[in-house]
Amino acid sequence: MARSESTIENNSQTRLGISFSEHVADQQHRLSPAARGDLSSLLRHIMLAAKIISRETRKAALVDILGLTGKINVQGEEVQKLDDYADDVMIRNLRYTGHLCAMSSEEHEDIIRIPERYAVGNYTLTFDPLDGSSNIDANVGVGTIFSIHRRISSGPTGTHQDILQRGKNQVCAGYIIYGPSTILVYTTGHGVHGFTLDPSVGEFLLSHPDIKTPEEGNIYSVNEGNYYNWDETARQVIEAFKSGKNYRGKAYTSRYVGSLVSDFHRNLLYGGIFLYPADNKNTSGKLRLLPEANPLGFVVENAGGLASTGTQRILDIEPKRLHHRVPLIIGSRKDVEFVESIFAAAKEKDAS
Ligand code: P6P
Repeated sequence: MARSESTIENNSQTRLGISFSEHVADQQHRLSPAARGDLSSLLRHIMLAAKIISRETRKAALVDILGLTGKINVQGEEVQKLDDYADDVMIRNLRYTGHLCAMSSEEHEDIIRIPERYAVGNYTLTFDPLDGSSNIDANVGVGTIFSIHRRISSGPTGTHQDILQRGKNQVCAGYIIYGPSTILVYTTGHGVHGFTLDPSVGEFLLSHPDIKTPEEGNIYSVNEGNYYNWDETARQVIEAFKSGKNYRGKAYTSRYVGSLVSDFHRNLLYGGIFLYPADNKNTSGKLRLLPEANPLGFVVENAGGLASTGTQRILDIEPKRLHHRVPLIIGSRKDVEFVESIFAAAKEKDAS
């Protein structure tokens, strides 16, 4: 019996095993039929870079690519050899595509310009090449996080203005997690979709179609070692999840890997909340707005969750500089709303 077009179309978006390339092409055809395919091509180049980083991460212990480079990055953090490697792979695989006007990497102080020998395109790419890299030597899951905006300047090359855009203006965002499996999760604003790398064919195949994060979680993820560096409100928030004195009337389980992509991905699938509040060491928060909070905020909102500083929606924040840091509270919608209600009550009390 001939299947109706709609049946074929529906299957193409949710059919397990469809390749990432086919999924992206199908989304482009269905949602932007007039598009030239630049974004689809850009995503395929990111996918190739992810495969290369995955290969190196998997065998890191067998080759001299573990450990430290001896360098300190712009964040003041020790640079792992795999950090450098992943950063280089992203830049080399994306700069020649003709789709980008500029890039920004967590590992670089300034924006990364497109060399004159390559064409300049209509998008920007911001990325954290290997988040959680301090855990690499212990074989803990790490990840690449990426964020894509449309160019807004009109000169010969991209500018800071093109990079310093609000998260709500992203056209695409996602991450690759290098764990027991290598999984690529992305959204263009039309659902959140996960693909698992099948090393036997070298393809990312659809394994998590249309991810929706549970409205309520049972997990809270925070570095409790910072407890005595938090203000009273942050302590009150964590106490509420530990004690059960929260909107659900039950204590949450604590899960904290210390690798943002791993903690985020687990909470996205299971439900839960990740918190990195500001503290007296990181008075603006530790995590970065552009390569971390914005892309994960775009993903979580498209999966039905929320991303906040506690008092402001992450995606509304006007970036002030490339390495703008923010407090990050991200995950299940009702969990984040509960935390925001505590911050709002504290603000009201201070104002009275
Ligand atoms: P802490 C890793 O260095 C990272 O940037 C994130 O991946 C992770 O969530 C966070 O820092 C962990 O920070 O202070 O708990 O070690």
